[in-house]
Amino acid sequence: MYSSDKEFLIQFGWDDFFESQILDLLPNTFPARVICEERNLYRVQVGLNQVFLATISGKIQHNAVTRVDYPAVGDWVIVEPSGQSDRLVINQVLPRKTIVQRKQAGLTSDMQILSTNVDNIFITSAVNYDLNYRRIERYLAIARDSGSTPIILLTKADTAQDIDQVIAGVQNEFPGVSVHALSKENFKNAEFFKDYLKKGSTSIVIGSSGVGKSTLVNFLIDSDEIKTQTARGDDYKGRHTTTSRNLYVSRFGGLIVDTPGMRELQLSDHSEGISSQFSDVEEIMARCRFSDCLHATEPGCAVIKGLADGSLPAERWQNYQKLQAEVLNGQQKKDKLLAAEERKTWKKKSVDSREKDRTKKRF
Ligand SMILES: Nc1nc2c(ncn2[C@@H]2O[C@H](COP(=O)(O)OP(=O)(O)OP(=O)(O)O)[C@@H](O)[C@H]2O)c(=O)[nH]1
Ligand SMILES: [Mg+2]
Ligand SMILES: [Zn+2]
Repeated sequence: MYSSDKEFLIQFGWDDFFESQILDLLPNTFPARVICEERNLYRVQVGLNQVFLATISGKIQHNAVTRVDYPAVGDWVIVEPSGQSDRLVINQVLPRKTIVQRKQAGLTSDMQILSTNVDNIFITSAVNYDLNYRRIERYLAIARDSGSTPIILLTKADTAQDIDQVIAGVQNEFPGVSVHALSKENFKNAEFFKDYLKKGSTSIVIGSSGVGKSTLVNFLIDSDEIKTQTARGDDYKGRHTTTSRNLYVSRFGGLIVDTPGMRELQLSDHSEGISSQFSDVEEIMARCRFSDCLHATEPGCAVIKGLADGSLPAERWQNYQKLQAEVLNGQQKKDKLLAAEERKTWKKKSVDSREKDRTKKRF
């Protein structure tokens, strides 16, 4: 019934590495590749045009200790029909060739898997305000840890005054890493993709929200099925446009994973602060007439003026606010945790001192 047809296996990157893991494949079980992951529910591809929803077996659930033990997008898994519904059950996650992962947001030290069995990582950065060498460095660290090849993609090349100069600057900063620039009007000219997106290979696109990852992936899969941000970004409500990781077949044959934009704080440690990255915005804010200006309706507000005359681009201001909100949010979480810790410590201390009092009295 379910085909594990050769064509599918080749297209989706099945090879000797995985083949050698399944010498004892039970009847009625077959390999599948995880193409999307939503809370405990997976979408798995089992044939060229066969996609099923799948849940994990009780055994995986039971044995899982950390996030890494659960299936992730890019994984090859062994599935079987569940009997009750048309959902499949994932019995086993095959060993991974590579794992692209990063620290979770917040205080947990658990790692979040972005994708597995990935050959190439496209680190995307728009050439406008998003361009930040230190952030690219952090993405490169993720790539280095994963064992996949990083490629720097400079998006929105049309917004740069002198794109060649931008490329040269990035190339100079990161020698040894391939750097390419592109813009959505000229995606067709970006011939280098065919060298990376070879049949049977898997690539992932990572980067901040709004740099044009999904716009690019839509081109790469010759479709417009992925929702992208509206031009003015005015539907921004603290949410990123792409919210889940998805694996697609590209027009060049290779597979490509689109991801939600990464939040700054998931990349950097919190102490770093945002001032260093937004000194221009903070300089403008410093010129507001009132020091407690909310930059809403206040007279003499330099932000409102800057937004009106374009000296403060709206996108830049939005990014600043986004990050500010994240920092606040992170800080509040941290404070709560610290307060809880503190209560525990005090409880313990008071128990200890009562204990001491008792001991004292005894002597
Ligand atoms: N000027 C210009 N705008 C672009 C280019 N590529 C994408 N955009 C625009 O940038 C905006 C964001 O694009 P998306 O593709 O949704 O960005 P994303 O990186 O997928 O964002 P998230 O899903 O939130 O992570 C959209 O309005 C695109 O039209 C480009 O080459 N030049
Ligand atoms: Mg997107
Ligand atoms: Zn103001």
